[in-house]
Amino acid sequence: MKTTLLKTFAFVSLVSIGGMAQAQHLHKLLPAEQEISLDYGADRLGKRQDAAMQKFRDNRLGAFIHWGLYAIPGGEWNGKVYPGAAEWLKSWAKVPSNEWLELMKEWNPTKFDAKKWAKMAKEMGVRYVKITTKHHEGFCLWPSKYTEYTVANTPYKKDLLGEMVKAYNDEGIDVHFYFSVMDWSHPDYRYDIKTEEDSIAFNRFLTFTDNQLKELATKYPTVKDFWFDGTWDASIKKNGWWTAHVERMLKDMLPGVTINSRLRADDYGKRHFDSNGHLMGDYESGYERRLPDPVKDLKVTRWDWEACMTVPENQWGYHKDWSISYVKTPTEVLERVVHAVSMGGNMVVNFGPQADGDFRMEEKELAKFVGSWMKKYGECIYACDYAGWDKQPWGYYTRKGEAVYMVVFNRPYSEHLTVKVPKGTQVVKAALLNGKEVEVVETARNEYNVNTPVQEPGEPFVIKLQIKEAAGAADKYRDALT
Ligand code: JFZ
Repeated sequence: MKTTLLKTFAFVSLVSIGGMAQAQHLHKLLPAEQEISLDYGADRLGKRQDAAMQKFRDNRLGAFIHWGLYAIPGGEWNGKVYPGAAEWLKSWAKVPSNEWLELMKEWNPTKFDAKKWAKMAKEMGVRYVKITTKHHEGFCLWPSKYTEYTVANTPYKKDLLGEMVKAYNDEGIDVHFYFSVMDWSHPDYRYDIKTEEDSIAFNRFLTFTDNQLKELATKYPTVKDFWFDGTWDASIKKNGWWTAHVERMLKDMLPGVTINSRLRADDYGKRHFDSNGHLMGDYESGYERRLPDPVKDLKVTRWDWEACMTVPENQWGYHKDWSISYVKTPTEVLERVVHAVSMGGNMVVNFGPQADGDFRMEEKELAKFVGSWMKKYGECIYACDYAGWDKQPWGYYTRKGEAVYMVVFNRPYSEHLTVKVPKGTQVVKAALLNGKEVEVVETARNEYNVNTPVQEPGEPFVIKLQIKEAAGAADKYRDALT
């Protein structure tokens, strides 16, 4: 589909938070007349504005579940503990696929209770859960009829994914599917296409993948999102048509479904952003280590994005030894959630359940901590967006209409929180979320001191500002959101 571009946006360069294993890189938008014609480029310019996308955005806080055979060895193979990501152990320890898949004989999560999992998510305050239906290893949490490597052929037998979808949905939590295209268990997978034989095999693989995706969409029609991964290989970059086809196929089957940008490659193998600089898919799917810089990278508010994060440095699946890397404190996790929302994005916090179906103590405590904070302060997270105000050292702003939330992580000794407002904006009132007012003093033009509450809350806290804007300022804010 040929994409066109408003001339006013020409020559603007954007900074993305995405791209595999790269630091932030530039996405130059070409002037409209210099755009090249693409068959498999962006389907749309700007954010999706329909109700399903709005719901995706308003959810803001999600949980990731990485669960597969890798939870059994938990990072250890033949007596050696590998410090790399546990879900990549097969690769670190160079275990052949047939040997790795033997782990299926041990897959029997006797402590698994979908209702308990859903309750834990509900109590944490997450509005959606992203579940690994199939990770790189190829083992499926649902009884796929297109491969023998599924939960149906383990001692557990039952449809784990089905149980989870039902339990989360019963708690009012949206379910998103993580799906790795790269599949180490499949003989037809190719990293690159070099020969006619490769091409034939890989086409068979793409048909197999289509079948699995259609199966997921048909069996679990309440799924709200597909989050693709394992799409970085040359074989997929050379088949950009297929990535566009998959997005269309799922959207035809499941009206409103959202798809991450990591699926897509264009006619020239350009990923995430097409050769004209336009985002493909519905939202950019990045990584917490590349959260946008709150001061410099405000351009990210021009598209939807979602970041995900691990609690240790880089462990998604269950790893038995969390002492080998730094583990973020619950407050640090919370700060990243707030940071993401303050920049107009979503944040997904990862969990790597044990092979027995229970969660490690640290994850249970984290979920509780986040949940009790969200219960008190969630108003500054759900359905909130980038506020468009200059970042201050005490923390982050989020915004919902005429309410601007100050989320205070660094309480200053002066007890004064500086607030600098855009021209034409006035702070009318400041109050805690329990309604108790706090003092605001105008200290200069477009500048205020907001007093911190007398009572020490002993945790990051929120002050809600009621504001009044001149027409021009309000328009500028709305422009930033489209
Ligand atoms: C991928 C997987 O390889 C990993 O096991 C995990 O499932 C994670 C959520 O996704 O790893 C990535 C993919 C992309 C980036 C980082 C890790 N990235 O864009 O920086």
